[in-house]
Amino acid sequence: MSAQFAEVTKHSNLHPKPPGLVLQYGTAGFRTNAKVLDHIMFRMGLLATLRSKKTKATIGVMVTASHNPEEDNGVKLVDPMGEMVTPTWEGYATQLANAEDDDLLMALKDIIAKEEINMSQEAHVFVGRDTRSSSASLSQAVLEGVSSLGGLNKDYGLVTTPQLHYMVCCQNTRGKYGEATVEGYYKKLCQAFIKLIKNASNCTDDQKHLSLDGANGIGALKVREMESHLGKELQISLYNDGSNGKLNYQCGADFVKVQQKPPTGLEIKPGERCCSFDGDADRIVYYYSDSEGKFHLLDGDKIATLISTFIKELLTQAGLNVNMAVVQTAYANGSSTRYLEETMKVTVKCTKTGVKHLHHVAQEFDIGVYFEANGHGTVLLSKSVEDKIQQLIDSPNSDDEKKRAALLLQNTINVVNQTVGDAISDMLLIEAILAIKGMTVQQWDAIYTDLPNRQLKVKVADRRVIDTTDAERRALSPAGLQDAIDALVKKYSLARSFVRPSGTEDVVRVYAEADTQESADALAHEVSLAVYRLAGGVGDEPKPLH
Ligand code: 16G
Ligand code: MG
Repeated sequence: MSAQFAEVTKHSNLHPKPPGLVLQYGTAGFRTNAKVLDHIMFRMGLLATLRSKKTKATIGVMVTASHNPEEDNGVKLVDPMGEMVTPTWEGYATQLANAEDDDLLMALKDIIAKEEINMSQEAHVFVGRDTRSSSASLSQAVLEGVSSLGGLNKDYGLVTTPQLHYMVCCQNTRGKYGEATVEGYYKKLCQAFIKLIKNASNCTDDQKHLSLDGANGIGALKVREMESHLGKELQISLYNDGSNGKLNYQCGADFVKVQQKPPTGLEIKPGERCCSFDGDADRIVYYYSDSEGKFHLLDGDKIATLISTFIKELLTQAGLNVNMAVVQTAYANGSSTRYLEETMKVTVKCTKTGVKHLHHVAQEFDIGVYFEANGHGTVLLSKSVEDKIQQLIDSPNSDDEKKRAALLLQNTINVVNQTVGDAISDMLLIEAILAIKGMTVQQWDAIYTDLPNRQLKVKVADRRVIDTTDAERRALSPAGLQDAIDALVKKYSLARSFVRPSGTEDVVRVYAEADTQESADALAHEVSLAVYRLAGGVGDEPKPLH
């Protein structure tokens, strides 16, 4: 044991912590400028090794900063079933990250004692990284952390975040979920996609065409790798493939969603279906421009609606009565919630922002479709639903319609990456649904009309002064802020607004929606002013948008 710790100290000296630097394991792990992350990476290698010993399973470590600018980086841990690491261990991550060099061993031993970790247990860690220039050396630091504690590594190199989650789940289910290789991932998803698409009659080449903005990131590389598995069933024109543009710069899912405009670098032809991935390919949004050149965005809410409608119809056809819900956050457009509840009659749940919260709630249902408006989401299906579907397929008593629906459901399950939201998997599912339903992007968009909305951010001295409740839809503090928001919302029709401290950036986020864009913009601005005045705004006062 002491020999092991001697190794840790020796290697830790090569990854010194800048004294005094304090970082938090946030909504999606550590994320900041890549220059100050080397020690964090080494230490997350140590922590993943401990987590692996504790769970007696393979743990994942992904080096990425998703949609952040190229100069940032980040890291997050993946638990055995491919889910986000459990909250207690997020706390350990923060402790370990912030221990000064001389206190590192103590912090490590503290976790070992608290969790009663058997240090002679084997450890296995899967490591992946995105295409950032800093990712190669930072992932080396993770690998060093793992091996200095005697853990065994598998370095997957360049993979999307959801691919790494998938590998971890495959490994720990001993192949039941699939083969733990990138090739195995393409095969499973593409075979299911091709089976689904066979149910689309008369699909023209035009309908098979999709323009994709790869955000100049890992998603673009991986789509290129996958293309040969798709045959001619999906024809992708890939833009922002990383060959010359800058990662996430004026492109990618986050840019398109927040700016509500097309990415640069993608040629958008009227009526044509387009989509954008984010920098680590765990988000996707769709869009098109109409004949008048007006831009239309189909975000996570539209995607959740399309997918849940499709699944609900199949369940009805298959005669399966299961408990299904759509899980959203406060950012879900009010029109989508209303449509899902009132027209589709499905249960809608609202959770705090952040994938782990949605994932957790979705798991409580037989089928949980979860999506953040920003385009991160997936479908979770319980084992019992999978079994019922298999029984229908196997039963000699099922009629043709039931069998067809059951087969479609089964292939839907196989195209989905249930471990986490996955832009590649979501894209394949959406493309299959549109083809099967013979639906154009315009028809999909017309299912309901989004309420105009606006997101803004406000700089404050300390964003922790804002405390929220009711899935972040109401502010408990500072005093008077919620009353001010309530009074402002009353001035507009169909209006809603909320504020929350960001979990990834040092700002307060403001969301507003209303019947017109002018009203949504005005409301967002007025609420920003209230935040600035009541929550300790810094810098210039927020200015009106118009
Ligand atoms: C992270 C979250 C995402 C969330 C976003 C909110 C994961 C994997 N990602 O990107 O789900 O929507 O943070 O950011 O959990 P914010 O707190 O800065 O608004
Ligand atoms: Mg991402």
